[in-house]
Parts: sequence; C-alpha cells; structure tokens
Amino acid sequence: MKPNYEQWAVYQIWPRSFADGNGDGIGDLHGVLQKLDYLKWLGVDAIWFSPLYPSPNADYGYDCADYKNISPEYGDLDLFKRVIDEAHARNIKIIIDLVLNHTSDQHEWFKQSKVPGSKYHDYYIWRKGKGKDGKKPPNNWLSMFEGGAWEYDETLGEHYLHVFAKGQPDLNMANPAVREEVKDIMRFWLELGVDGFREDVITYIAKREGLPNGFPLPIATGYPHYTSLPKVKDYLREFKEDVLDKYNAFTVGEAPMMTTKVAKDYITGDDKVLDVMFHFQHMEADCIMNDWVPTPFRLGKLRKVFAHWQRELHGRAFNANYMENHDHPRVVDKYGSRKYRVESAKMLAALYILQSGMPFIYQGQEIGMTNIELKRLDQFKDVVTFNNYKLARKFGLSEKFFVNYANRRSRENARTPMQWSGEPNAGWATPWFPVNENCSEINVAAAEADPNSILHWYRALLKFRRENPVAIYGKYRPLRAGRKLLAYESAHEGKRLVFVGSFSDKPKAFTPPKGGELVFCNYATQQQKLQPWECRVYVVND
Ligand SMILES: [Ca+2]
Repeated sequence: MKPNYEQWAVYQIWPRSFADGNGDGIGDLHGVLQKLDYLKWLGVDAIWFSPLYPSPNADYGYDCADYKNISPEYGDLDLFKRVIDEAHARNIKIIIDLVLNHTSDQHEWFKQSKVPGSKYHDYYIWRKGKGKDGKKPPNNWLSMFEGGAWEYDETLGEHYLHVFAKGQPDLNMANPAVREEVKDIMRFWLELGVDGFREDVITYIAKREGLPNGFPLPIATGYPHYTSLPKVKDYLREFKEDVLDKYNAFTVGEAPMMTTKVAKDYITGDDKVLDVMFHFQHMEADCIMNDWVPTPFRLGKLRKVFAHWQRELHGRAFNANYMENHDHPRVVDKYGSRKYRVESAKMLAALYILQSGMPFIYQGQEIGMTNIELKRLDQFKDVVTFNNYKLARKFGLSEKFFVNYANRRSRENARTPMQWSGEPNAGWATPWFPVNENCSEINVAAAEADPNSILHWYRALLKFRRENPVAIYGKYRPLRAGRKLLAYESAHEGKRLVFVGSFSDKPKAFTPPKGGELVFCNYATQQQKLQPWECRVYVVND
C-alpha cells in the first residue's frame, strides 16, 4: 500500500554543503550519518537528497555521469545503504533526486553516442546543422543557462541539444531504449531501499517532433516546444506502471512554469502520474520568472498564489509546500527581514508549514541562515552566476556591482556550508565554499541551546502538524487583513486554524478570531497590535 506521504515533512539535503564526516571540506554521507539523530529530533519524516551521483560538477550533480553509483566525494553504495538503513531505523524515508532530462557530457552513454553507428547515438538529440558547412545550429532554441541550446561536435559533424548547461546533453526520451534505462535505474535504487524520487525538471523530458524554431526570447527561446508536452505524461505513466507502482514509490516532480491547470493533469485523478509537484509561482513574489530579474516584493502575489493553489488542489491532490531549496537565495533575505531575522524566519515558517500539503525544509532554513556577502567574483562557483556575469558585462555593469547583485540574487546563497557551530568556519575544517561569517551567531549548536530559537520553532511546528490533521488536510480560505498582512484559515473536521503574519517593520492592527486559542506566536507577549513581523496561529473549535 502507498504510504501516507502527505503526512511527511521532508528535509532537503544538498550533500556538498550539509555535513563533512571525513574532514576534506566537502559534505558527505559520513556526515549525514552523524546528523540523522538531529533530523529525527527536528521531526523530519523523509530526507530528499540532491544528487549524490558521480559528476564532473558542471551543475553539482545535476550533471550525472553514472546513474547507478555514488560520487566518491560523498562515499559509496555501501555507505549509502547504511544511510538508508539507519534512516529507516529512525522511521525516516529516503527520497533521491533523479535527473532524467539530461546526463553529464562525461556519462559513458554520451561518450559512446559520438561513435558512428553506436546505439547510444540515438540516446541523445543529435542533429545535422544548417548552413553550407552545417555549423549553424539546427534551430533557434536558447538554453536556460548559457546562450544557444546546441553544441557542435567537430568529429561527428553534428550538434547536440542541451536545454541547460553545455555539459548537460538532453536525453532522447522518445527512444524506447532510453526509457528502459530509466526504469532500470529506478529499479536499482528502489531495490537498494529508497522510498521515492524527486524528479528534476521532469516536464521537460519530451521535445516537440521536428524541433521547430521558437518565438525569440532573451533566454530559453523554444521552451514551449519542450515544456509539458503530452508525451511527458505518457512517459511518466510508463515509469509508474512498469516500476514505481510495484514498489509503492513516492514521486515529486519539479515543474518550472507550471500552472494549476496543467498540474492537475499530472497529480490528480486515477490516472495521475506523479504524487506531488513543485511549482515556482510563490517564489516569484520578488522577481519575474527568475531571481535574477528582481521586482519589489509583492505580498499580493504571494497571497494570490497560495490561495489559488490551495483552492485548486484541495480534495484532489496535495501541495508540495516550500520556501527554500538549492536554487534560490535564502528566504529570510528574499521575503523576510534581516533586521527582524528571527521574527520573520518564524513567521514565514508557520505561514507555509501549516498550509495543507507536504512541507519541504531546506538545510539551514531551520536555523534562519541568510545570504552571504562575498567580496570577489572568483569566490563564486556556479555556472548560472558566471553566465549572468557575462550578460552583466554586456550591459556594461562592473564586477563590483555584479558581486553585490549576486550576493542578493544568486542561488549560491543557499549553498554555503551548513552552520553547525559557532567555531571558525562553523566547524568545517577547510570548506569547499566560504562559510557565512555570521556563523558565530547563527548556528545549530546555539539554536539547540536556545528554547526560543528558530530551530525550536520549526520543531514545534512539525510536532503540531503531526498531532493536528487540520494542519495537513485543512481547507484553506484567505482572510481579509490589513496591508502588509497575510492571513488565512484552514478548516478540517470542526477545527479551524487561523494564521496571521505581518510583513511590516511597524505595528499593525489586527482582530483575533473569536474563541480562538493562541497556539503559536513569535513574540513572548502580545500587544493589542501585531508587532513587527509578528505571527499568530489560533485554533478555533467550531
Ligand atoms: Ca568530506
């Protein structure tokens, strides 16, 4: 029988920066083993591992060089098996990332695909180019990360498609042999004991037949020809029926540019092909499509997106609720307040964890980690940052300007080493990436010792959620509140949960619900008005 996955609270580990068990400066599975008791204490039901595969790290594991192995940087299969067993012994499930849209260009399949006559040629999307010498790309598609979506191979005289980085050639999912490989990979990990998969950019795995030109855009030209095509669902159904259902495996799909209308097609009804889905809309309240294109924060957008997704999915499917992952700046800096860091981190946590659905918590979020202040461009590591730098230079922006910009908008802010202690480098010997200097103040050891910390707040929220079905299954209704306030109620079996949160540095008027019992407040004492970034959660028995 399928587990009650909707009851799970999931903790995301981005392994490189989580915990270093052997002291080489890179997070690893030894480190994870040491932290399982911490995650159990926090109240986590499942761990989602960002890729652990061997990888040349063009995109830190999202460029997979071997689907059936563990990167030596992180450990090996035996060690991962131990992690699975030790997690299961603590009643924690294991979900692993599965990157099916593309492999690394260092994957054996891709190397073989360049050999004329090899069966692997058709594992990827190789095409003859245009122009007299065939060196012009087959169409006008642009990649999500860097310039054109095609790369020319001199020896073969053909171009391969890469919707993401150059080192991430797209797989040809239309080839049945590739789909058999996918099923084989799924079986391999399920046999090892994992409980499910987080499927990376899964709505991109089918490409429009004939690969037609797209409407010209500054980036990602052609995306309607590879986003949520009907074939995606066919492929996912095949994976589900042939493999996933046999193991009762859980699936969460990552779906950029997703709407509720399309999402319902994937995650509701008897013919659903995924359990839940990560959409991006609530992450765009301070940007357009992408954190690098910022706008002033729009609370109205956040209210609207939460209400819309909750309403559309209620009774049909579950929301995958999150505020952070490895692809965005830290939420305290994105939607909260540095001045009121503790208050705003707690408010944002209650805001999303108590909504119906499955909460996902990203490493470090539970202690309110913040963006970092790097000084120089060469301290950054990520392909996306460097490609945006190239773009910034074209617009005549200086390195200094760009570094400040990246410190606010780059996803690398979420990839700094986990701050375990207040020691220098937060307990990391020689960290692969700079540790945030604020680790002396913001760290797990300090947070564990302080019953009023953000960490204890997260723990209390997860405990409350476990014990109160209204926080998992409640029917969401947005409530009218003042400017800079977000309020909702969630109702289930005669119980109502009322949330109000302030996004303001100033006191805000608010009328508490009649007969409500206050169960959470991020201030020790309440005043008539809400204090800066205050949140309150009431339970009302009707
Ligand atoms: Ca290590």
